[in-house]
Amino acid sequence: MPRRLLLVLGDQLSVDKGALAGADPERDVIVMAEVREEATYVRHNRHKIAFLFAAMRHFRDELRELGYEVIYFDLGAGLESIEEAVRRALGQCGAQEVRCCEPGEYRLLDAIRGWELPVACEIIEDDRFLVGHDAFAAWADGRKSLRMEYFYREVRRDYALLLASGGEPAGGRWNFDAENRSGWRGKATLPERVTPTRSAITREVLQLVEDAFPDHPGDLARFSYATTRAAAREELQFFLDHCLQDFGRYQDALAEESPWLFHSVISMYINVGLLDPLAVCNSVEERYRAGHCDIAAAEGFIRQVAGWREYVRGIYWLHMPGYEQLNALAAQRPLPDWFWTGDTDMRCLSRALQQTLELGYAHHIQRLMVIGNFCLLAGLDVQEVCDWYLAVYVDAFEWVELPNTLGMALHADNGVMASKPYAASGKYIQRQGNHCKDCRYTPSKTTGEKACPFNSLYWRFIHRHAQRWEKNPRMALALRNWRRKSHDEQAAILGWADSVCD
Ligand code: FAD
Ligand code: DLZ
Ligand code: SF4
Repeated sequence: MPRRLLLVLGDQLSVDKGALAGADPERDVIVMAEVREEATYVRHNRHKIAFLFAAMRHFRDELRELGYEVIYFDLGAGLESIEEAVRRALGQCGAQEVRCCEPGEYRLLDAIRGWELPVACEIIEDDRFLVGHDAFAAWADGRKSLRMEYFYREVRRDYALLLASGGEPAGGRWNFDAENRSGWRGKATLPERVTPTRSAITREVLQLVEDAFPDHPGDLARFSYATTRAAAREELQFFLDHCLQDFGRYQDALAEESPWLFHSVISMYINVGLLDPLAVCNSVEERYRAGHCDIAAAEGFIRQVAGWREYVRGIYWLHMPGYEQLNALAAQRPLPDWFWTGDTDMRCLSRALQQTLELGYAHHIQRLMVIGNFCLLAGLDVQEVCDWYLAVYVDAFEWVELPNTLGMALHADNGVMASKPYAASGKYIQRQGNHCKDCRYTPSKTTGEKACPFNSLYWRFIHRHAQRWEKNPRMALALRNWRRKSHDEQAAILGWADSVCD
């Protein structure tokens, strides 16, 4: 049998999937590499780079224990690109073919397709998802609109997730979203999160990243991510034991006191292969069946992983390349510099930005309804915003970041992802949490020094795209409310909105 070189990328750390499916330690050699190009194509948060390098090094050791020969280039080897690493490894091991699993970003897939290696290079489909490319394309085929809810029901059926007898949904409904919208009033006890122990490998990587990427964001003194499979499982266990029961209720909440609330903080582990998405869903369902959490919590969580996560991935590959260029609302205002410091008087925004930059994490409502909402209403440049999101979050890879940002948050894809924009005034943010009480602005005011900037920006957004909303019944109420205002009031709001942005 000819020797094969198996390429494993930093977000492909699954022992028996991807390029490693059916691998044989007798025959195959594995190559992994820390390279500058992947670390700098956007200004990645240092947490993201450190998490990936440390997890890669632990995975290398896991593979060696399984008997594999692993050629591992650390950053000190000075390699620029993945291609250079593959060429160097081929020179060392003399393999007669290369196999890799498709990357999660079109950018890199395109590059790999263009490699001119001395041996053949096979690219196989990523099998770490519940729904493959063909299955998603078949589901999407002929549908006028691709709504997540219908897709999600099929995934539930196909994987027998939360089903009662006869294939009906457990609890009698497919969706318990309506139960999952409580705001945060500081009433529930927040779980005390424990920082995973840092291994010698992780400590070494933290120092390396600190030294090698001085101008990237991220406060590594606060690094608290798991970097091994076992530690990632412990993080999941923590969520099941201490957060799941309250997850649904506070899923959409915003809190001054905590960056995490009752969220699982496991997206990074699922995305790089340290946790398996189906196993995660099954463990949540087990908790529900054992009576440890209610249906709204279990369904709310499984909808995110088996529904949204698979759905956005399907949308990405269905529409790439080309999706990344969309800018349906012609948003072109440059990203403000303070997106890299969090220095703004808008309390909700500064809290979300600061924790994002310092920790590489913000939960969904901060990403969508605080930061994303601001970008949408202010008309910030779509590509700049997407690059920012790709850089700052530990869990960000383009297959998941782009549809969520460009499609869901910025409504730049002509409504492929969402039938109406996720646009909201300060009242929504006030309802969902307790940031407003510590803010210099007031959510009940729309113009004047104390006015919450989200309010005038919201109305300007409705006004600017009024023609578009006329064709969208879901925006009819907002449009009617805007048109009910007097000419003078409209002019004052629009004038104030312009001053807010300048
Ligand atoms: P929880 O709230 O505990 O949710 C559980 C799990 O569900 C997550 O771990 C994740 O695997 C999955 N999930 C939930 N919502 C989504 C979603 N909309 N899309 C995909 N998976 C989802 N998620 C990423 O993994 N990477 C990104 O780069 C990313 N960028 C985003 C950008 C924007 C503008 C928005 C609105 C959302 C983005 N998300 C992204 C989705 C979501 O915000 C994160 O998955 C979630 O905040 C991760 O935190 P958690 O693990 O505590 O999630
Ligand atoms: C994000 C990232 C970073 C920062 N560094 C590396 C690296 O040095 N080596 C590597 O194999 N992968 C890295 N990654 C992850 C890749 O960027 C990722 O595989 C692609 O973006 C596709 O999802
Ligand atoms: Fe955010 Fe406006 Fe509330 Fe301030 S008043 S925290 S800017 S919503």
